[in-house]
Amino acid sequence: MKIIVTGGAGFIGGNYVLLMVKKHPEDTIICVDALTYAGNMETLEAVKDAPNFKFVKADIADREAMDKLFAEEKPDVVINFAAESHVDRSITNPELFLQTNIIGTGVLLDACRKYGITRYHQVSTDEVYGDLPLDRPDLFFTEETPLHTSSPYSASKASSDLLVLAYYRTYGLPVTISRCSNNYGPYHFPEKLIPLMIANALNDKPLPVYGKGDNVRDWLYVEDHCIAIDMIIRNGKVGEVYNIGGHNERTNLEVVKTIIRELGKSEDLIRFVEDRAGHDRRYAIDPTKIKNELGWEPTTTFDEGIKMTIKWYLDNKTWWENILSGEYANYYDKMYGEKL
Ligand code: NAD
Ligand code: TDX
Repeated sequence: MKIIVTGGAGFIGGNYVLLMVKKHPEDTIICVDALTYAGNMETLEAVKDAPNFKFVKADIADREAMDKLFAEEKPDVVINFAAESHVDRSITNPELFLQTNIIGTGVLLDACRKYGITRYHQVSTDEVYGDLPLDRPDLFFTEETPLHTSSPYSASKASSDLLVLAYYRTYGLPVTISRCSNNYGPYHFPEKLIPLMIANALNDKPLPVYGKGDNVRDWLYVEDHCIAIDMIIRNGKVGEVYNIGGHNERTNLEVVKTIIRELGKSEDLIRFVEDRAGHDRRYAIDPTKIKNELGWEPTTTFDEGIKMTIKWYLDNKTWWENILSGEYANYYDKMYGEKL
């Protein structure tokens, strides 16, 4: 199969490319990425010369560029990871999220219709379901949970999901959608909770915890997410949504304290700062459908995964130190400067 992977120079798309170029040498992966602040060619270093890999720098919202690409490559499968993905940035600058996440998805869907594909897969998120109360641990998101978004980011992701489902119903485009919980692992951009805490703790810098740190996230090791997507594009049923998650719920404060403990640092580094606007309280996925229909189960526990992740950040300092010393330093000052 010829597979277009958009957003393959980012965190999850990058992990997907690195895994699948090796796992499926019979397939060709064409990575399409605009290389925004979140895209990084260093992530793809290990596969850049592989015979079954190709990189194309392009914006998924650029209709002409996508038309040309699809006309030349005639892909069988498209997996859309490309997105603006950080909730805090969506609060400061919503427009970019509408452009990439909604318009970009629409442009890809039109190209798929025009040139014909066997599968379009949309990488979505559990955030489209909104949040769950902290005092109801019995509640989980299923595929039937109504969409009820909180941030411009999650609203843009829910909009793109609706477009994907509309192209299935109206045009019969063979689509699937996955909605995954919070990922963590190698190559995670240091603006997100886990890598930010690891990098700051290693540099003995304050650890900014929003509100009381009692918000709950359901963490999944990134490779487990990638394996689930691989199963869905091969065996998932067209027109269906699959939730992905491994029942690994932790409060943010628990996660931060685990990182501090693993690195042998002091909890005095923790700073409780002003809360995120509209902050979702709890995410928790019910993964029964993907387990029963496709036999997917996570293979990495949080305790193993967080150790592997911390080790990766210790072993790959240049990857994230290059980011910290670039444009990201301005973002960090603007975002946290007055709070800390
Ligand atoms: P990321 O921000 O690390 O990477 C996004 C990638 O998309 C980058 O390489 C960036 O350059 C590229 N990109 C951005 N705009 C583009 C455009 N207009 N055209 C082409 N490329 C563009 O994001 P991530 O954390 O790897 O998330 C990947 C996908 O998974 C997103 O769709 C996100 O909504 C979804 N998701 C993420 C998580 C998570 O915990 N990180 C959980 C569930 C779902
Ligand atoms: O400095 C911080 N302090 C803090 O307390 C940051 C950056 C985050 N937080 C909190 C906010 C959240 O409750 O930690 C939690 C996790 O925050 P993020 O890493 O920003 O992730 P989240 O907002 O949960 O969204 C993530 O999971 C779903 C991804 O970024 C999304 O792309 C994905 O869809």
